[in-house]
Amino acid sequence: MDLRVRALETLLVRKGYVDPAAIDRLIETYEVQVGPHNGARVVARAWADPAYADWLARDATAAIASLGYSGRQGEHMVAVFNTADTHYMVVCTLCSCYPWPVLGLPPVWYKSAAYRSRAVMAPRAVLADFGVTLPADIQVRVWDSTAEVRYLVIPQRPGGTDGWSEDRLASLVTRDSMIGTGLAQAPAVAAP
Ligand SMILES: [Co+2]
Repeated sequence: MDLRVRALETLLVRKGYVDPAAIDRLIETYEVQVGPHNGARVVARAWADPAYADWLARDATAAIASLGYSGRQGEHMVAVFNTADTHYMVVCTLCSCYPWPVLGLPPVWYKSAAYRSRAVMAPRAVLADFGVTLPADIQVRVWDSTAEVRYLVIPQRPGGTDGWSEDRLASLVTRDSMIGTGLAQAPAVAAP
């Protein structure tokens, strides 16, 4: 695979179809600037500010853009809020659609055929693979990304975090908890 990618890159560069500096900038953008830390800020704000959570529920695209996160693969955002009764999971059964501005690029498993099919057929088994066991009375609902809509799961706020700053709250928000294959970390786990 490595050789094939390098051969392809050499050809594209030689023919002048791509600019290596532009590619480097793209990669750096998604390695450094854009990533799950953005989504974590959105979740932390929603936990800390009920008015923001309300806005996020009504118009996630605008509420997320207000924090500076917008652009490709984030043009039509929908936030789904986990509750005591319902746990949400996100998948793209067709390919790998993913909310880049808030989560960065998708992990390899998100794009795998196994996740894409099993998330729909056996979501609880998938959750178990991720080490998440939910009580039987919690409903698991799976959202399938469309050509346009990108979902962000807002995990439940862990207990024992009353009065925490948004920075501290954000440290509890994992990437997987915003896909729905994980939960937000408990304070004790996140403590140094
Ligand atoms: Co897709």
